[in-house]
Amino acid sequence: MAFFNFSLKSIKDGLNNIKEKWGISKLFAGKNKIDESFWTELEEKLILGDVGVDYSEEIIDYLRAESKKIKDIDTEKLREIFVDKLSAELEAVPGMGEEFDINNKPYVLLMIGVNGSGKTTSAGKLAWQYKNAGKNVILAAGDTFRAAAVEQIKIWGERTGVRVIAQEQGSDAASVAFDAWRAANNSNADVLIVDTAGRLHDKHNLMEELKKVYRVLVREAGAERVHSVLVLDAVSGQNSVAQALTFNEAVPINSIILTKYDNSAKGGVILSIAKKLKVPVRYIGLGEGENDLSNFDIRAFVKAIIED
Ligand SMILES: Nc1nc2c(ncn2[C@@H]2O[C@H](COP(=O)(O)OP(=O)(O)OP(=O)(O)O)[C@@H](O)[C@H]2O)c(=O)[nH]1
Ligand SMILES: [Mg+2]
Repeated sequence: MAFFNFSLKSIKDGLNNIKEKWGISKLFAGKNKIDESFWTELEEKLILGDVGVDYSEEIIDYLRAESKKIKDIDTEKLREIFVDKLSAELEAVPGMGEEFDINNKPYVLLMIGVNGSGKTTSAGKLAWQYKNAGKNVILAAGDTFRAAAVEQIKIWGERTGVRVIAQEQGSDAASVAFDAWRAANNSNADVLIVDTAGRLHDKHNLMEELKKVYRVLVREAGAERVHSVLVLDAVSGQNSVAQALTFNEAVPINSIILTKYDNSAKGGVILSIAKKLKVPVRYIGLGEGENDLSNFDIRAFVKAIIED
């Protein structure tokens, strides 16, 4: 079921920037012969674009082998093979590019991630999108740690016309989650989006707090309704894979939102995530406004970054 059709930023517009910065599509421009320097450049671009060294080699080996099978191979023909290969790699991850399945209501989206990755902004964008799709949405101000965090989510609440359940800074985040769940359940909400404090893996207390928030939500809502969404900053590249593994030790990571894709030159991070984590990327963030969230349509995405 597509909720987000009418207002989302088009993936094509949104990805123009990264296409320029990453520059993969330029390599394929024209109908050129493929020589050794082409392969070297392509591999370099993949590695610089954060596909990862091993995975980049694997892709190059595959493309080389395929190109030998084709008579008069040129960059145009190879581009199609490349698009198919990348699409297939992404499609191999269940749920990749699909929207959250929020049918079991109130469905709980628990936003987690390191400081500044874009949790609160993504929570606001999702709230706005669901609201516009006619859904009854509630936001929970689960970041009780950072000064001004409660205020920030309240501003998103005002901006989107979505109710925010909050307590004051310093209160127990699990208690906010509990209140918010009760409010969502009592008002027959469709979706409850729970913001949380940004944390680093070495912040033991915050990790413990996150586990508690998760436990309370699962106890109240049932595990089938609680979906943890890891919000990763595309600019942090390979490091995001390490972050994901650490978070996964605290709570199971069900999905990923990849933010700041508009600012990144590391377009390949999404491939690393697919390959190493096998966790589906559902949306990508393409700016700071409420519309700047895109469904991660696999083919449209691959084409947008590789085609002219
Ligand atoms: N360009 C761009 N900026 C983004 C995107 N998502 C978030 N931001 C910006 O990144 C900054 C941090 O975003 P927040 O949503 O506050 O991040 P957070 O994870 O909630 O941060 P903490 O609560 O401090 O852990 C803000 O300035 C956002 O406007 C995006 O997709 N693109
Ligand atoms: Mg925040």
